[in-house]
Amino acid sequence: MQFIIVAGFLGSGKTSILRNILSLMTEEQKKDTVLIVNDFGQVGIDRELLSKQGLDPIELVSGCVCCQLGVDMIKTIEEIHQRYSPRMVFIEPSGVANPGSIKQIIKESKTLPIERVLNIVLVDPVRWHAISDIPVIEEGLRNADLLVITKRDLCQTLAIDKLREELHGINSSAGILETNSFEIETFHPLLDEIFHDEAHSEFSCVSRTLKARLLPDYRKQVFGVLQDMVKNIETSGVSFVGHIKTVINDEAGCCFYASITDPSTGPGSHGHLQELGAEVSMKIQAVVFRLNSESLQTIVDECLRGLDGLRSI
Ligand SMILES: Nc1nc2c(ncn2[C@@H]2O[C@H](COP(=O)(O)OP(=O)(O)O)[C@@H](O)[C@H]2O)c(=O)[nH]1
Ligand SMILES: [Mg+2]
Repeated sequence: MQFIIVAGFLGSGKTSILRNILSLMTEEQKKDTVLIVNDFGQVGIDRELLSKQGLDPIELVSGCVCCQLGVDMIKTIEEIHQRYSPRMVFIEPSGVANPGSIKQIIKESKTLPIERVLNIVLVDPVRWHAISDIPVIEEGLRNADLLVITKRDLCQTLAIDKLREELHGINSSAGILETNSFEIETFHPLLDEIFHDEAHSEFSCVSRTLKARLLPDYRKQVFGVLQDMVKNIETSGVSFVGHIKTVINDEAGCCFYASITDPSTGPGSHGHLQELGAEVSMKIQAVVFRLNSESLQTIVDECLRGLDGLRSI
């Protein structure tokens, strides 16, 4: 059995993350998964949200799983094991629980066949400075196996980089990921961590950041690259279902965004660049259904080679 604890302060985005993870899991995976929710006092709210993703969570109410509910939690998990023997158990502890203690309680069980306990702790960047000195928060961060900065859409890159540094100072061994509930692709790295070597959702995701020198007809150039990617995906025998998008920023602060979801309608774009012919920074991300990651990487890199003066950074 694998245990994935999704912890974090009240309102840090635990239920949102679980909903997104569930939405990316296959039906087969969901059949082998149990979800335990322990939300202090909020009877039924998270449960209702999560059950919309096709998995009815088991609720532990009135208390905190790492304190008075510890025994109940283990009893519940042991019962779950006997009845369903699931491969995965996701746990959303109350936002005041210490995830380190939960991991400890599970590991101490003599009867559960434990393969792994992954302790994921979420960090809400918006409220970081208001809560960072609460002792239980710091302890939770120190005990985490993986840290996830949530609500990425609400913060500037500079603030996130600073937060990453602070988090690294508190726990240098945990990896740090970023998610934004409104962009499902941001959950792929997290899914990779959770399911690592297993075949997980059938999506592959490739991201690249590059410097490129774009010609004045950059729009045509970028559209060409996006169309080539789709063409190559389809010639590899997979019909293109997914989203390839790119954003290009020039030194003048202008931004050009282009993306393709449907080969028959072709790419779309908005914005424009001012410094024609100058070096620009370009991010590209391709998320494709039913194409393995290696093939997608090869296709993305080959097509990007067609851009003038391109180099990776
Ligand atoms: N802007 C933004 N809001 C988010 C994001 N993730 C969660 N939220 C909001 O944050 C609030 C708390 O989220 P929830 O998942 O219930 O947190 P929990 O208490 O840790 O389970 C809700 O209003 C969510 O809609 C995100 O990526 N971006
Ligand atoms: Mg919740």
